[in-house]
Amino acid sequence: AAQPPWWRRAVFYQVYPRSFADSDGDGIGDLRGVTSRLDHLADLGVDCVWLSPIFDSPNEDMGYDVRDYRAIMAEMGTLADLDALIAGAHERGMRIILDLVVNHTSAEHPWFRAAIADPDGPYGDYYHLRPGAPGEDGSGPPPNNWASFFGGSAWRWIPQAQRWALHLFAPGQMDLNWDNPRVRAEVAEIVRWWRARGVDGFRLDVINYISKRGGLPDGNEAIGALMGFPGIEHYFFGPRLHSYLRELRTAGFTRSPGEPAPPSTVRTRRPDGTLGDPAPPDPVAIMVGETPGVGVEMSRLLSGSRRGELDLVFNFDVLEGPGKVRWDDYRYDLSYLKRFYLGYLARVGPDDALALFFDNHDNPRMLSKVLGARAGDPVLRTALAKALATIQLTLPGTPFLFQGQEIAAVDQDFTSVADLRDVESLNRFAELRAEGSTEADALARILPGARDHARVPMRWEPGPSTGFSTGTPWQAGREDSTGFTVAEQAADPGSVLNFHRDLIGLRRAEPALTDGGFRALASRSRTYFGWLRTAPGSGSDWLIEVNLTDRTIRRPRALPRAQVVLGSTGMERSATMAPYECVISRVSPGP
Ligand code: TEU
Repeated sequence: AAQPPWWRRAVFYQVYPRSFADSDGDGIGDLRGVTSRLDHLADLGVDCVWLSPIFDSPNEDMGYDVRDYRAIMAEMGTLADLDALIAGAHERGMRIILDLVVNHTSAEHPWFRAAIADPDGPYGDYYHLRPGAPGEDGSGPPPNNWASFFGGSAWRWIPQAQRWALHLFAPGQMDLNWDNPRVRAEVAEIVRWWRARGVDGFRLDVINYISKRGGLPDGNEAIGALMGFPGIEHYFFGPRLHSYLRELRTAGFTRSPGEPAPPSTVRTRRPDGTLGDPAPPDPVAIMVGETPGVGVEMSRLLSGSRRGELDLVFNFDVLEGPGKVRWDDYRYDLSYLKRFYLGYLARVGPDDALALFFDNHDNPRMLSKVLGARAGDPVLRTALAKALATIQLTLPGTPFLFQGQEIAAVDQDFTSVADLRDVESLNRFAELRAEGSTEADALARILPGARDHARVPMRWEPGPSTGFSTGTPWQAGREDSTGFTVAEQAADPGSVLNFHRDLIGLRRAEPALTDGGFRALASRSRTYFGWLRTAPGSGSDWLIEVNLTDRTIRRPRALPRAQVVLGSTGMERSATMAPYECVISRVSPGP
């Protein structure tokens, strides 16, 4: 049978380079810093590293506003540094994918500067520019009622051009007009350029937003009120999204026959973790779509293996409890997570692929969502971190770990808006203050959802600089409890880090945990989450069990006999499970 694509069995790890490791002491993480930590990632068992943005950018949105798609952001280093990072990763059996932000460019990108210098010229149609109304400065009301995700209208009046310009995000993030075939060709060329340097694929930023409804009509007010962003129904799954993705996959991501081989390709990793010879270049570089707002059926249309569009998508529905949004201060109920995944797995088929993730650079830490202030309790924090890893690494799907999850990173105790750096947080704070909130009240209302929690520096070792930088970090990260740095966790056999490493190693060695079938046990239990992963051929079946609660629970009866191989609290299975206990067991053969 044809081999499944490499990423079906892969463990991905998202690096937020600005906060991962700083090699030159300017307090900002950089590419040489990532290269210096590749052994940490290889030892963990990572198969592919996703780098959040590293291209030249004014950093209005931390690199998600690109000024030059073929240059490295000065704070991050040089093209040679990236070449070295790619070679270093490939040598250790890891692929590298970059973050491609092409729904919009920075307002400082040469395309946008050319567009507003001559809105009727060749670049005017690269963006969504609209005339204003006759009158004093020509602006008048904006062309429609669409709102920006970062506050205010999604339109910015450009006096120099006498035009409105669309920006779904910050006023410096100008939406590209994907209906323009020249824009689509430019993006395909950028992808080919990076693939020629050895990049193994891309995570595509808000890629489901690229096709806007013709005429850019007003959003329905009721939907706008429900979704919080008027106009979203006209672009979150637009009319030509599928054709643009198919075109991009063919024109950008698929190797053409005469294409020269990249400078290095990734070494293979055997089931026992040892390294083999370099693999041939992938026929198609992986396309991971960030697709906020799409549900199960849309995810299947975007990423089904026969669709010829994306390979994987991030579905955000699992990140918040039912009826909740990121800004709500609530405790996440893990029984919802079980219901979500069982529902999802019941509706997807063999052609579908599920990206499994809990944390990323846009969300508070799941540990803190569940535990709240009790995330400071090292016992609960350790147990829950292992339980979440067990779910993420043994359910059917492709896991994406976010930096820090392997050492049970939790939210920060920010005490002032001066601690925050994210444009979304700062704009939201300013809006609340303008509406009359006190500083304390405004801060209290944005902290539950602030993206800053996830962007504090990685903690490599104890001490004020946490081994991230010899300088002053661009974003202060504070944490009271000791024992949760890489150095301390590496030295502790029972640590979250070693649990991740052991589980990823087991996952690599045991085909049932990646290619195997799935069968839920005790599906109706709200406290016990148990399932079987059945071997795809010969070999063992596996029983995975998680206590979803912070209290002792009774195990259901009539479970298969199984021998514990990896457990968060020990190697015995008894009639009860400890708070957040997780156990991975090999099912005993025979009746
Ligand atoms: O995030 C987009 C995103 O998921 C959210 O902004 C979402 O669109 C909104 O909250 C409504 O659900 C991506 C990047 O991950 C983020 O860091 C960038 O700020 C953003 O796009 C703009 O590039």
